[in-house]
Amino acid sequence: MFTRAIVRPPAPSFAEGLTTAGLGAPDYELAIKQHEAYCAALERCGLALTRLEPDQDYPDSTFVEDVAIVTDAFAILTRPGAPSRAGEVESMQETLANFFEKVFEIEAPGTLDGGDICQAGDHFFIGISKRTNEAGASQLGEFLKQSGYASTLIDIRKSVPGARATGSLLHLKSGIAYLGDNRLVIVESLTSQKDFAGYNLVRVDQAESYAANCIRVNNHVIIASGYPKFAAQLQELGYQTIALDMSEFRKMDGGLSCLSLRF
Ligand code: CIR
Repeated sequence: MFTRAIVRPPAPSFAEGLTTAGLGAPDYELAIKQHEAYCAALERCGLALTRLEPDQDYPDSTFVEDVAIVTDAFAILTRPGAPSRAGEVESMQETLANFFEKVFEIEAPGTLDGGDICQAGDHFFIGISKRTNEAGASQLGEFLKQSGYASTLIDIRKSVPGARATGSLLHLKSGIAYLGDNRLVIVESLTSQKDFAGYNLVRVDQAESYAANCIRVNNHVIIASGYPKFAAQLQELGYQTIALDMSEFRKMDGGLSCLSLRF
Protein backbone atom coordinates (compact mmCIF):
# COMPACT_ATOMS: atom_id res chain seq x y z
CA MET A 1 0.00 0.00 0.00
CA PHE A 2 1.21 3.50 -0.79
CA THR A 3 0.54 6.28 1.75
CA ARG A 4 2.29 9.28 0.23
CA ALA A 5 3.15 10.97 -3.03
CA ILE A 6 5.30 13.91 -4.06
CA VAL A 7 3.97 16.08 -6.88
CA ARG A 8 4.91 19.40 -8.50
CA PRO A 9 2.43 21.39 -10.61
CA PRO A 10 3.71 22.62 -13.96
CA ALA A 11 5.24 26.11 -14.03
CA PRO A 12 4.24 28.78 -16.59
CA SER A 13 7.37 27.78 -18.56
CA PHE A 14 5.87 24.28 -19.08
CA ALA A 15 5.60 24.64 -22.87
CA GLU A 16 9.36 25.23 -23.12
CA GLY A 17 10.11 21.69 -21.95
CA LEU A 18 11.44 18.84 -24.07
CA THR A 19 9.07 17.10 -26.42
CA THR A 20 9.01 14.90 -29.49
CA ALA A 21 5.23 14.43 -29.55
CA GLY A 22 4.49 16.89 -32.33
CA LEU A 23 1.06 17.55 -30.85
CA GLY A 24 1.46 21.30 -30.49
CA ALA A 25 2.03 23.51 -27.47
CA PRO A 26 0.24 22.64 -24.23
CA ASP A 27 -2.42 24.95 -22.81
CA TYR A 28 -1.01 25.97 -19.43
CA GLU A 29 -4.33 26.66 -17.71
CA LEU A 30 -5.67 23.31 -18.84
CA ALA A 31 -2.47 21.56 -17.72
CA ILE A 32 -2.97 23.05 -14.24
CA LYS A 33 -6.57 21.77 -14.18
CA GLN A 34 -5.46 18.31 -15.32
CA HIS A 35 -2.74 18.30 -12.67
CA GLU A 36 -5.32 19.21 -10.00
CA ALA A 37 -7.50 16.32 -11.15
CA TYR A 38 -4.47 14.03 -10.96
CA CYS A 39 -3.77 15.16 -7.38
CA ALA A 40 -7.41 14.62 -6.45
CA ALA A 41 -7.25 11.09 -7.89
CA LEU A 42 -4.18 10.26 -5.80
CA GLU A 43 -5.95 11.58 -2.71
CA ARG A 44 -9.00 9.50 -3.56
CA CYS A 45 -6.66 6.48 -3.58
CA GLY A 46 -5.67 7.34 -0.02
CA LEU A 47 -2.38 9.19 -0.52
CA ALA A 48 -1.20 12.21 1.45
CA LEU A 49 0.42 14.62 -1.00
CA THR A 50 3.54 16.72 -0.68
CA ARG A 51 3.08 19.51 -3.21
CA LEU A 52 6.32 21.15 -4.30
CA GLU A 53 6.28 24.70 -5.66
CA PRO A 54 6.18 25.03 -9.46
CA ASP A 55 9.71 25.66 -10.73
CA GLN A 56 9.82 28.16 -13.55
CA ASP A 57 13.53 27.47 -14.20
CA TYR A 58 12.80 23.85 -15.11
CA PRO A 59 9.93 23.45 -17.58
CA ASP A 60 9.96 19.64 -17.23
CA SER A 61 10.05 19.66 -13.43
CA THR A 62 6.40 18.61 -13.11
CA PHE A 63 7.62 15.14 -14.21
CA VAL A 64 9.00 14.44 -10.72
CA GLU A 65 9.23 10.70 -11.30
CA ASP A 66 12.38 11.15 -13.38
CA VAL A 67 14.56 12.64 -10.64
CA ALA A 68 14.24 9.96 -7.97
CA ILE A 69 13.57 6.28 -7.32
CA VAL A 70 11.74 5.55 -4.09
CA THR A 71 11.52 2.13 -2.45
CA ASP A 72 10.40 0.87 0.97
CA ALA A 73 14.00 0.93 2.15
CA PHE A 74 15.58 3.98 0.57
CA ALA A 75 15.48 6.67 -2.10
CA ILE A 76 17.90 7.34 -4.92
CA LEU A 77 18.45 10.68 -6.59
CA THR A 78 18.92 10.18 -10.30
CA ARG A 79 21.17 11.98 -12.74
CA PRO A 80 18.72 12.85 -15.53
CA GLY A 81 19.86 12.06 -19.04
CA ALA A 82 18.66 15.37 -20.46
CA PRO A 83 21.09 18.18 -19.52
CA SER A 84 18.23 20.68 -19.23
CA ARG A 85 16.78 18.59 -16.39
CA ALA A 86 19.97 18.07 -14.33
CA GLY A 87 19.17 20.92 -11.94
CA GLU A 88 15.82 19.41 -10.92
CA VAL A 89 17.59 17.03 -8.57
CA GLU A 90 18.69 19.58 -5.97
CA SER A 91 15.28 20.52 -4.61
CA MET A 92 14.19 16.89 -4.67
CA GLN A 93 17.14 16.02 -2.46
CA GLU A 94 15.83 18.37 0.26
CA THR A 95 12.34 16.94 -0.04
CA LEU A 96 13.40 13.29 0.11
CA ALA A 97 15.52 13.94 3.20
CA ASN A 98 12.24 14.57 5.05
CA PHE A 99 11.02 11.06 4.32
CA PHE A 100 14.01 8.77 3.84
CA GLU A 101 16.98 8.07 6.12
CA LYS A 102 19.01 6.74 3.24
CA VAL A 103 19.21 8.77 0.03
CA PHE A 104 21.72 7.46 -2.51
CA GLU A 105 22.80 9.24 -5.68
CA ILE A 106 23.55 8.21 -9.24
CA GLU A 107 26.93 9.65 -10.16
CA ALA A 108 28.75 10.60 -13.40
CA PRO A 109 29.24 9.11 -15.90
CA GLY A 110 25.95 7.44 -15.08
CA THR A 111 22.69 8.92 -16.26
CA LEU A 112 19.31 7.60 -15.27
CA ASP A 113 15.70 8.80 -15.50
CA GLY A 114 13.13 7.43 -13.07
CA GLY A 115 10.79 6.85 -16.00
CA ASP A 116 13.06 3.98 -17.01
CA ILE A 117 12.65 2.14 -13.72
CA CYS A 118 9.73 -0.23 -13.22
CA GLN A 119 9.34 -2.02 -9.90
CA ALA A 120 7.51 -5.32 -10.08
CA GLY A 121 7.41 -6.59 -6.49
CA ASP A 122 10.98 -7.48 -5.46
CA HIS A 123 12.23 -7.16 -9.01
CA PHE A 124 13.17 -4.02 -10.88
CA PHE A 125 13.28 -3.59 -14.64
CA ILE A 126 15.78 -0.93 -15.67
CA GLY A 127 15.38 0.49 -19.15
CA ILE A 128 18.45 1.44 -21.14
CA SER A 129 17.26 4.35 -23.23
CA LYS A 130 18.26 7.68 -24.69
CA ARG A 131 18.22 8.95 -21.09
CA THR A 132 19.51 6.02 -19.00
CA ASN A 133 22.94 4.61 -19.79
CA GLU A 134 24.66 1.39 -18.72
CA ALA A 135 26.72 3.15 -16.05
CA GLY A 136 23.60 4.62 -14.41
CA ALA A 137 21.79 1.30 -14.66
CA SER A 138 24.66 -0.61 -13.09
CA GLN A 139 24.92 1.87 -10.18
CA LEU A 140 21.21 1.46 -9.54
CA GLY A 141 21.52 -2.32 -9.85
CA GLU A 142 24.17 -2.28 -7.09
CA PHE A 143 22.05 -0.17 -4.72
CA LEU A 144 19.15 -2.49 -5.30
CA LYS A 145 21.22 -5.64 -4.81
CA GLN A 146 22.55 -4.36 -1.47
CA SER A 147 18.93 -4.08 -0.31
CA GLY A 148 17.89 -7.52 -1.56
CA TYR A 149 16.20 -6.50 -4.82
CA ALA A 150 16.97 -8.14 -8.14
CA SER A 151 17.06 -6.22 -11.40
CA THR A 152 17.08 -6.83 -15.14
CA LEU A 153 18.17 -4.49 -17.90
CA ILE A 154 15.78 -3.90 -20.80
CA ASP A 155 17.31 -2.15 -23.78
CA ILE A 156 14.56 -0.09 -25.39
CA ARG A 157 16.91 1.49 -27.94
CA LYS A 158 17.00 -1.65 -30.08
CA SER A 159 14.19 -3.42 -31.74
CA VAL A 160 13.54 -6.94 -30.56
CA PRO A 161 13.80 -9.57 -33.33
CA GLY A 162 10.37 -10.31 -34.68
CA ALA A 163 8.83 -7.33 -32.90
CA ARG A 164 8.11 -3.76 -33.88
CA ALA A 165 10.89 -1.29 -33.16
CA THR A 166 10.73 0.19 -29.67
CA GLY A 167 12.59 3.33 -30.76
CA SER A 168 9.57 5.52 -30.17
CA LEU A 169 9.50 4.84 -26.41
CA LEU A 170 11.01 7.69 -24.42
CA HIS A 171 11.21 5.65 -21.23
CA LEU A 172 10.68 2.01 -20.31
CA LYS A 173 7.52 2.98 -18.43
CA SER A 174 6.14 4.56 -21.59
CA GLY A 175 5.71 0.91 -22.56
CA ILE A 176 5.08 -1.12 -19.40
CA ALA A 177 3.32 -0.77 -16.04
CA TYR A 178 3.20 -3.25 -13.17
CA LEU A 179 -0.26 -3.80 -11.71
CA GLY A 180 0.69 -6.18 -8.89
CA ASP A 181 -0.38 -9.86 -8.81
CA ASN A 182 2.32 -10.73 -11.36
CA ARG A 183 0.48 -8.72 -14.00
CA LEU A 184 2.20 -6.41 -16.43
CA VAL A 185 0.62 -3.93 -18.84
CA ILE A 186 2.71 -3.90 -22.00
CA VAL A 187 2.85 -2.35 -25.46
CA GLU A 188 3.01 -4.65 -28.47
CA SER A 189 6.62 -3.78 -29.31
CA LEU A 190 7.86 -5.20 -25.98
CA THR A 191 5.79 -8.36 -25.74
CA SER A 192 8.44 -10.61 -27.27
CA GLN A 193 11.08 -9.64 -24.69
CA LYS A 194 11.81 -12.89 -22.90
CA ASP A 195 12.24 -11.06 -19.57
CA PHE A 196 8.49 -10.52 -19.39
CA ALA A 197 7.56 -14.11 -20.21
CA GLY A 198 6.78 -15.09 -16.61
CA TYR A 199 4.15 -12.38 -16.18
CA ASN A 200 0.50 -12.27 -17.05
CA LEU A 201 0.49 -9.69 -19.78
CA VAL A 202 -2.20 -7.13 -20.46
CA ARG A 203 -1.39 -6.28 -24.07
CA VAL A 204 -2.18 -2.74 -25.10
CA ASP A 205 -3.56 -2.38 -28.60
CA GLN A 206 -1.06 -0.60 -30.81
CA ALA A 207 -3.50 2.21 -31.51
CA GLU A 208 -3.77 2.79 -27.75
CA SER A 209 -0.05 2.57 -26.86
CA TYR A 210 -0.11 5.75 -24.79
CA ALA A 211 -2.49 4.02 -22.37
CA ALA A 212 0.27 1.62 -21.24
CA ASN A 213 1.57 4.30 -18.90
CA CYS A 214 -0.95 3.76 -16.12
CA ILE A 215 -0.45 3.50 -12.35
CA ARG A 216 -1.77 1.06 -9.79
CA VAL A 217 -2.41 3.05 -6.63
CA ASN A 218 -3.74 0.88 -3.81
CA ASN A 219 -7.23 -0.31 -4.83
CA HIS A 220 -7.38 1.62 -8.11
CA VAL A 221 -5.63 1.80 -11.43
CA ILE A 222 -5.37 5.35 -12.74
CA ILE A 223 -5.53 5.36 -16.53
CA ALA A 224 -5.51 8.00 -19.26
CA SER A 225 -8.99 8.70 -20.63
CA GLY A 226 -9.72 8.17 -24.30
CA TYR A 227 -8.49 4.57 -24.61
CA PRO A 228 -11.70 2.52 -24.46
CA LYS A 229 -10.24 -0.88 -25.36
CA PHE A 230 -7.68 -0.67 -22.59
CA ALA A 231 -10.25 0.59 -20.08
CA ALA A 232 -12.47 -2.38 -20.95
CA GLN A 233 -9.55 -4.83 -20.60
CA LEU A 234 -8.85 -3.62 -17.06
CA GLN A 235 -12.48 -3.58 -16.05
CA GLU A 236 -12.85 -7.13 -17.31
CA LEU A 237 -9.94 -8.14 -15.10
CA GLY A 238 -11.81 -6.65 -12.15
CA TYR A 239 -9.83 -3.47 -11.59
CA GLN A 240 -11.47 -0.26 -10.39
CA THR A 241 -10.22 2.43 -12.72
CA ILE A 242 -10.04 6.22 -12.54
CA ALA A 243 -9.66 7.80 -15.99
CA LEU A 244 -7.94 11.18 -16.31
CA ASP A 245 -7.55 13.51 -19.27
CA MET A 246 -3.80 13.71 -19.88
CA SER A 247 -3.87 15.67 -23.15
CA GLU A 248 -1.60 18.55 -22.08
CA PHE A 249 1.04 16.30 -20.50
CA ARG A 250 1.01 14.01 -23.49
CA LYS A 251 1.99 16.99 -25.64
CA MET A 252 5.18 17.15 -23.58
CA ASP A 253 5.86 13.37 -23.78
CA GLY A 254 4.61 12.84 -20.23
CA GLY A 255 2.20 10.35 -18.74
CA LEU A 256 0.55 9.37 -15.49
CA SER A 257 3.51 7.73 -13.80
CA CYS A 258 5.80 10.71 -14.47
CA LEU A 259 3.72 13.14 -12.42
CA SER A 260 4.35 11.66 -8.98
CA LEU A 261 6.68 9.73 -6.74
CA ARG A 262 4.58 7.26 -4.80
CA PHE A 263 5.70 5.48 -1.64
C1 CIR B 1 11.13 14.96 -20.91
O1 CIR B 1 11.36 14.82 -22.11
O2 CIR B 1 11.98 14.73 -20.05
C2 CIR B 1 9.76 15.43 -20.47
N1 CIR B 1 9.25 16.36 -21.43
C3 CIR B 1 8.83 14.26 -20.32
C4 CIR B 1 9.23 13.32 -19.25
C5 CIR B 1 8.26 12.22 -19.05
N2 CIR B 1 8.64 11.41 -17.98
C6 CIR B 1 8.43 10.10 -17.91
O3 CIR B 1 7.97 9.48 -18.86
N3 CIR B 1 8.82 9.48 -16.79
